[in-house]
Amino acid sequence: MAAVKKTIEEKSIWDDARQMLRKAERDGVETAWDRLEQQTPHCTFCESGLSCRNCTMGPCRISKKAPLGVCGADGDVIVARNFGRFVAGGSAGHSDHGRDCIEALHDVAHGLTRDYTIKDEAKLLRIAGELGIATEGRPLLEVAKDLSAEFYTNYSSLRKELSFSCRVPEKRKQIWRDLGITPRGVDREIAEMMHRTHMGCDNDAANTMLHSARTCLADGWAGSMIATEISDILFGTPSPRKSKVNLGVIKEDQVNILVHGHNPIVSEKIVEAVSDPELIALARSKGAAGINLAGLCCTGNELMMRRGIPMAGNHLMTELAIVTGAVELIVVDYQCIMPSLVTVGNCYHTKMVTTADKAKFTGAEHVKFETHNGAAQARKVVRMAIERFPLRNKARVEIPQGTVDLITGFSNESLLAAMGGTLTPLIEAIKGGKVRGAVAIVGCNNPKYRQDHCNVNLARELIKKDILVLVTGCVTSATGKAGLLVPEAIEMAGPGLREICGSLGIPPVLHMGSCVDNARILQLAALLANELGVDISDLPLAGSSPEWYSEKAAAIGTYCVASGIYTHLGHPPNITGSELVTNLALEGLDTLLGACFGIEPDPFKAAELIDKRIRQKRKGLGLGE
Ligand code: XCC
Ligand code: SF4
Repeated sequence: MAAVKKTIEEKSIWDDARQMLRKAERDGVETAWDRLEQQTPHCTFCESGLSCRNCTMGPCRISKKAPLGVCGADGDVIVARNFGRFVAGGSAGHSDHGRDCIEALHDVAHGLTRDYTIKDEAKLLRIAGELGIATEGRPLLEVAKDLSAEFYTNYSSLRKELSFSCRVPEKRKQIWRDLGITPRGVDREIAEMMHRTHMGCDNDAANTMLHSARTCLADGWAGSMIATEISDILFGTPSPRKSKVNLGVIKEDQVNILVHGHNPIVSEKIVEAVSDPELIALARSKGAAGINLAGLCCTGNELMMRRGIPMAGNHLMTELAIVTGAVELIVVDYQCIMPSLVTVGNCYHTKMVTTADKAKFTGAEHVKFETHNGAAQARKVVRMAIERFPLRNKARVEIPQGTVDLITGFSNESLLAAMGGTLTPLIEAIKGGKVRGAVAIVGCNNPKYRQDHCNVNLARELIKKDILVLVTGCVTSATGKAGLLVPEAIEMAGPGLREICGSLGIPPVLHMGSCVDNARILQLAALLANELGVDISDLPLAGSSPEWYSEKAAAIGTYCVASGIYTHLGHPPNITGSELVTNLALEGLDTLLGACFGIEPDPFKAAELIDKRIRQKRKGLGLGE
């Protein structure tokens, strides 16, 4: 995938992206694609995982000529250590987001904030009950206190297993026990990974890889799962609703605010502030017709799932959204926010506002959000956006026209409701072969690919094969723009899937949320396995991240595999320098965990690869084609 100079058509499959890439060229704005060109060719040592900077006897680079680092570490050890730290970074990202959610729940429970409340009381009680917290006759906030305390212990060293291990099928837990990878506490596994990869600790590549699995399991079954469940409790459990996607959601005559990042704790308050009549009046007094809010990346997913707020686009659309020249302000929390957004914003009148002390950007204005001041800070940010409106240079505004409709909001709760409260219709459809299996397509954009080519084509190919597709993260915008997230998309599906989705009135590609919401998919897989009395690895399921880029995506892939779900990636992580580690990822883990990774950049071939796996799994369950 060495990047040579690409044409605009080769950079993205989308008209809105291409139009803005042309405008960026005219406006002299540099984008990720330009910087990729400058960075290419990449360092082959780093690309294959064979460089180590873990101490100052080095840095060391492993080659035929110099096969050992100064300390004596070989290529296998170095690759495994680098991968371990890579996924520890991703797990830390999701899990620290989860921790911020616990803090919000804790503050609500203890009366420390009036800006946040419990929106889904039934879910609070249900989750508390699931975790063995007494609910009968107790005040709601007392239950919330206990639940937040319980969740906090998942980050500590006090536990032998995580709270939500109660959801994991017994067979899976036994596999974890046998391998010694039962996840304990989020912080513990991440810290232990940092410890193990210090010079002179874990010098057995396979052993380090197993701890990578354990670390990521703590992310999936605690950090991410806690983030999702608390977000539902505080902001409501998503249910199906309509929304729209692409840059056409930005409105020429309004104050445009974009929210970007991951945690709904900031963006939910912005949603409230933009409908404040006083602020709308202020916007009108500045000559705007109103205040328009649109989402980017995962915070966009969170708002779309719960409020139907339109989505401007995914990862590679974030710079291009600003290139419209019509964005007054972009407010961010953390993760996946390109630092270049400040620079792009400076080419127009776009102000960037940061909200988290752990994610400041030089050149952006910092408005610190805390649970006790979220509402006031949100109003402040919206007011700042309104003040920018008169500064907009109308001559430089160009917004790609047209939006695409989609349906969002498929939480497990709403999916179950659509099936009349039980999984039976789905299980029967799987048994009968009308739905041959399900695949979660998740993750990112990466400028090394033609944007969304793989994301979209893989989804298209799978539904043709009667495989239900679940999407989260940045694949949402991709499949949404391709018209796959509406019930009418069943026309593109195979006959079985068309029949089942048609009768349920759901699209063949279901939007299940943000990246932490992959925990919903884990839970669904566990529910199916428990219902059938099998392990997750026995099910005709797969995961895929065709255009992934981030440490978080690698962590997701790893916890999927460690949970028993075969996972396709468009390109490998930086592990190819070690045959041992690569073989483990592509084959060895299959023996150990009942699942492994598959690598295939071509979406059509990837669909075949996944299809083959699903066929095997169906056969294993004694199901016909
Ligand atoms: Fe980030 Fe979550 Fe990837 Fe999108 S999909 S680029 S990680 S925003 Ni998670
Ligand atoms: Fe080199 Fe070993 Fe130090 Fe890594 S830990 S930089 S391989 S001496």
